[in-house]
Amino acid sequence: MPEQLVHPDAIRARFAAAMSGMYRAEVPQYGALLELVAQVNAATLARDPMGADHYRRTGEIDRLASERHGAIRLGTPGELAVIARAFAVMGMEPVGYYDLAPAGLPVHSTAFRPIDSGSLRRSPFRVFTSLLRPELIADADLRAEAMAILARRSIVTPRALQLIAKAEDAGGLTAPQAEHFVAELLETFRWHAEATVSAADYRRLLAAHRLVADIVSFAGPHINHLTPRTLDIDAAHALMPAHGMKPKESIEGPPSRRCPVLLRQTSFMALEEPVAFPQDGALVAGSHIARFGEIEQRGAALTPQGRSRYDAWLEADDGAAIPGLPDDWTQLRILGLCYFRYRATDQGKAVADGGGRLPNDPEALVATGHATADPISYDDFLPVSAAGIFRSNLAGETHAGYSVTDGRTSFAEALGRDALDPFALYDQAQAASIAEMRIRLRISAA
Ligand code: OOG
Ligand code: NI
Repeated sequence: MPEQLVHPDAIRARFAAAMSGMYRAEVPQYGALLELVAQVNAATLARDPMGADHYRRTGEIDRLASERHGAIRLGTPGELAVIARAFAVMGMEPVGYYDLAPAGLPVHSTAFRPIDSGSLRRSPFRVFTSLLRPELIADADLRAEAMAILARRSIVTPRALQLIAKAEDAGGLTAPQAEHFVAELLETFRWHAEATVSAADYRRLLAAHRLVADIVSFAGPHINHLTPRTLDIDAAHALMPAHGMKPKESIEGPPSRRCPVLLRQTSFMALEEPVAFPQDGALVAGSHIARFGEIEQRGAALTPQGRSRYDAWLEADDGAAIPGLPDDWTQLRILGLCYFRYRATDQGKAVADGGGRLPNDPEALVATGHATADPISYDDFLPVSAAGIFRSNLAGETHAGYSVTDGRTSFAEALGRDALDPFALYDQAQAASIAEMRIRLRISAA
């Protein structure tokens, strides 16, 4: 990369900080949430020095303070395409496909995020991005109107579009361009206190689905939450009321474990905020419920075998423990249920540098202290949990599941590519760490 261009990781870090600042200014409760999480994290690290050691060794302690994900909801395939280009400037790629229709939500989603471990460490910012499925608006007239309204808006500023094109041509942005880009792209995700539809149309859209109203009634896809990462979600959830937040009923995801896996999430309920609706050249006061705050605790990424045990537990929905998923890192590793990052230890390096021969098998190297293995953090989302987070923030509205055909193909068409497979990314990260460890230990691959 030519020297004058800024690394995408640096642009993403700046953008994440700018988004956090904007959301904090717009939603003061989000600031309170950040303070709560910072307190809980400090207390957890002080109480559990082993845990602190783990986060230090994996480098995750560096990303903790900046750890955020956010979420947006888009209206059209064209909007998804332009957002994908904007996120690509910041090194974020679409990972995973989440179909939320079976849970009664008229959207499907992906997560834009950095994919290599160095980039994740420098700035783990990700955006859960949903796209409206208009075919799920039952009323054909309303559906046509909604699509016409969406067709008229353009969610990225002309200047941001120019800078995206520039980045694509030149392979990146210079520092002043990057600064400009961050400021311009921020506009896309800002809250609009004025709707673009009349109060009557808003009510019709609301009747179709609260998400439809949220997506269609405004000039752009306001960020609807940002999520800091906590090290103890049970403590943070319990402390929410004392910090002035009304938590959702329960924590989504796997149970609390000594060896945390996947992702546990909770949120405070969405706020009712004043919104003005245009009416005969004037404005009519009203309100809209969309924005909330979420916290997450991330654990280890599961392999497909591990994940199927979690999914079976979810399905059965009984019992505190997940059958077949031992609460022990060594067992999880030996059984191939979690992904791990391997590293040569000083002991291993000394043997290798002294001309000693070491076994090829990673497990044998760990057992003899020549290598360590740390679980790889799960950086993606969970469809059932995501549906729970959505639902808790729809002002109590519930819908039966939509029965529709798989939207994966139409989603990929809008994106212009397939979303990446999360399992493949974790598998590559594990394999790369093993290869690097073998080189360091002078083991020629068998
Ligand atoms: C997205 C809800 C899902 C998560 O963390 O699983 C989500 C939304 O409300 O737009 O953010
Ligand atoms: Ni979220």
